[in-house]
Amino acid sequence: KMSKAWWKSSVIYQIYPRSFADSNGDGIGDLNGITEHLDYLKKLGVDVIWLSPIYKSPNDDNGYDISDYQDIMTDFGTMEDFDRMITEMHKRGIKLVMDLVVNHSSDEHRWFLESKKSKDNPYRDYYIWKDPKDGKEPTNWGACFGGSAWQFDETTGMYYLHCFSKKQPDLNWENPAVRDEVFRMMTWWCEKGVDGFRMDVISMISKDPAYPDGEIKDGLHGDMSPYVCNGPHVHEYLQEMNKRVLSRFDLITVGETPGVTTEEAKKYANLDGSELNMVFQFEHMGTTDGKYGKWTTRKPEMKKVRAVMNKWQTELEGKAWNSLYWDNHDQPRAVSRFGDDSPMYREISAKMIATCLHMLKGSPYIYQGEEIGMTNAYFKSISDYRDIEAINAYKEYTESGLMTEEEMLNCLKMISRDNARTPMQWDDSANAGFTTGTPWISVNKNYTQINAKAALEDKDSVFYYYQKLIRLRHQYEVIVEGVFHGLLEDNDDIYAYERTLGNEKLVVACNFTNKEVSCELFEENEGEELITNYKNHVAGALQPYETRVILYK
Ligand code: TEU
Ligand code: CA
Repeated sequence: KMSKAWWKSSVIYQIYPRSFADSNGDGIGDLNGITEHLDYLKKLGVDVIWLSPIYKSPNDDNGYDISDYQDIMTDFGTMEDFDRMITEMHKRGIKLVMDLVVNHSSDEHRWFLESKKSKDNPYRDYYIWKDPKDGKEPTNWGACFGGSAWQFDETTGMYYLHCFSKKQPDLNWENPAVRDEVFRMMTWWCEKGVDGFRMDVISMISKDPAYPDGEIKDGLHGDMSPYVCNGPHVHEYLQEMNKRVLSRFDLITVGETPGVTTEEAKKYANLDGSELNMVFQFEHMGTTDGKYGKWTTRKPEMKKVRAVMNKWQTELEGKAWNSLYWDNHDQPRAVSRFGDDSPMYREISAKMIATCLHMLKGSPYIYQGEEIGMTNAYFKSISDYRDIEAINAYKEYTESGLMTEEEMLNCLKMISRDNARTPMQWDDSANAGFTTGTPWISVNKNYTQINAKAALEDKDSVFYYYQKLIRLRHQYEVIVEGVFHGLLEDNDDIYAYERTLGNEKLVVACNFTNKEVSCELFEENEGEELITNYKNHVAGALQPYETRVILYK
């Protein structure tokens, strides 16, 4: 049953199937495309693959709107393709994590089609229905993808809650029948050999029963997050999930928990295994300090990112487990956001930010393409965008006059989720080898220089650097278990820290700037240099974007 916590030393690779590899020329990635590229991931050395949702979906939010939890999305293939894919993954010793999206379903799910039929339908309370208040929406909450979080339904004259798009009605977790359905479905996937779950917005499944209005912080609607994140019963529901499903299988579990604090994380990701293994926090993404929510062109400041990361490292020590990430399918590309994607510094800074993340305590996540230093797409026109979040926000902010089209386009270039969703760049052939057809979203123009084939042929590529980082985590216990301690915590340029385990001490230094900075951190001629992105280190200094990891015993 529970072998030694294999998940603690695992490196997880996230695939966004729609954009990974198209095997049948329809311009859309699919499961057979993934199966055809498993040897590439085996070479990289990852232990686990997390797939963004692959279930039946109308794709209003690219699969995060599920219409059948136990069947495969038509665009992605068949259940036979799934069975072949998981068999091939397990043959290579790679585990599979599925994306569990149960805060909401699609409005095309049979449960919702029943629920909306009448007030006394047996499925009515699978969702959250409210009467109008003073003739309008029950609260002033804004949905994450624009407009009100409430949609009026003529048939029964009531509103239903949708924290995301209108086609993503929130499930009512207070209803034990909903919990039974979810736990039964999860068990079904575990019995098919799935090795874990990434749980979409799982901090949102218990709402504040008072449904109060929120503060207007984005210039348009009330902020619902205090009333839908970390709600009154969320830990109760997760402990029930753990008892009825998770504890019965040898799984890795990660909760995506918007609004999570370190205090809450100590419950969600506690070390006694009564809830989940770890959670994704969002503080280091700095997506809440824009004038209009996330819509800003500002890059996060290293000092702020370091303060957040170091807080999470120290406050969870001995109490809970961290996840570690710079990007995913909802975030811009790591090297564009936290590094420097100019031709001169793209590779060296990609290696530096990777070192900074992978030497921390917790489970590191690699998002598809991050391992070859893929960059933001910087689309010039709104017609290039496909993401419902981008399209709706562009419309809402320009039509309300709060932002001009140019201002909104500049924000989208920096922070839109589509930056991470352009096709994986396999080689320098047409469409980067992603498809022989027309890709559902444009390929990044720089694919002729940035692609997996070129990376595999260059021993100094970002790919082989990630391969080395993964090997180090598998080889050195101090990287998995060492206690974190921040260094130089008021330095403007260098992010440095140490990890100690017994008599071993790992010292990590990362120059986040494009200038040479002095650094007296290392006893230069002692210790074992585990990894560096520079061949010729200058004692007492760090070159632009230089990083070094020295092990002292
Ligand atoms: O994301 C939840 C979430 O918090 C996002 O809305 C995130 O805050 C936002 O995208 C940042 O701009 C999850 C999935 O990862 C996302 O792809 C889905 O769109 C969303 O839930 C709804 O399922
Ligand atoms: Ca396809």
